[in-house]
Amino acid sequence: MTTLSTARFTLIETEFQVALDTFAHEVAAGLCAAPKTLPCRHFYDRRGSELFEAICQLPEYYLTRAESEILAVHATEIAALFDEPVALIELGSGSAVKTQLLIEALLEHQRELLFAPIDISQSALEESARELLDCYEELEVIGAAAPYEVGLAHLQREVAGPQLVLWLGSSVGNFEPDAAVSFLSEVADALDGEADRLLIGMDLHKDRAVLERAYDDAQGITAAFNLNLLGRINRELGGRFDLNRFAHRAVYDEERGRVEMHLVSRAAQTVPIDELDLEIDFAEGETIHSENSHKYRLEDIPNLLGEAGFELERQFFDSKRRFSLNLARPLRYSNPL
Ligand code: AVJ
Repeated sequence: MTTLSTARFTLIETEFQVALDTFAHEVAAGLCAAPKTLPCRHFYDRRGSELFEAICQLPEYYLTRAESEILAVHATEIAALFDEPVALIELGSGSAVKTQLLIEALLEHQRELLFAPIDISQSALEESARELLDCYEELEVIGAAAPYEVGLAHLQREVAGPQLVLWLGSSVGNFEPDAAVSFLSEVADALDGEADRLLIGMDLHKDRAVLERAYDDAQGITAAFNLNLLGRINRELGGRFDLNRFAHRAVYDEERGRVEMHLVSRAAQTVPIDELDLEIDFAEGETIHSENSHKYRLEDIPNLLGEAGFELERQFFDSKRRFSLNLARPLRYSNPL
């Protein structure tokens, strides 16, 4: 582990390095599987991250606006729930605008703040840290460029005292329910103080048309975001995907409570991926499943958190009740009998 440090910024580089061939391995495995899949975390190369920022501004993509509204209205109230100063640990970077609302409220309440973001992208971490440090003199940043689990373990050693773990954007929705429970259980295990809390954004089940439009916008930005996965394979792995021969599809599976995104082959075709030494056959209409975004019913939320070892303590909604922000405490000391 190395640390790069300037006055108020420390970057923890963990032993974790995105193995150069992780992407290659996962692409090969996913495209050789039946049905074909690609893991959604590979959306976020430079181009994909830009497209995601654009998605957050779309009129159809209500999630970001709803969550920002909740924080704008309730951040002060949330900060005031803590009697002692807390350190703010953030999973994934989300839009800095949303985090900033909470950072400001905490600084107001406790004067100083340690902000500890965990993000897989070192450049994203450094950029947002620099901007925040320019804005707030009483802020200290310790960042970890790592996957969530690895970063949490490292930060645990750096952060003393009460912690607030922030996981915005309904990113938990990318996990299958079982995987969400097991990851959140790890978070619960990492939170061992009485005052420690989790603040997690979770998108709510709603009308199919609203959900499907949020993931298939009129300007085609989400389509470009989805198709960029194939573009990335072309750029990084010598793929020969013709992006015009694939279509974007977003469907709400009501039973499973999730929006699925797929890339649909418009024709029967064979696509070489030179650096993987592979040729992938597609039937007309065959799809690559590229993302799940789970939507939660109100009663699901305490259940899911409960299975992970958390008790739902407070819930905040936007004015149209499209999105929820949930404050939960680890149930460490629950006493059977
Ligand atoms: C960043 C995972 C929360 O699932 O809504 C946006 C990603 N995909 N449009 C989501 C996404 C298509 C987003 N998350």
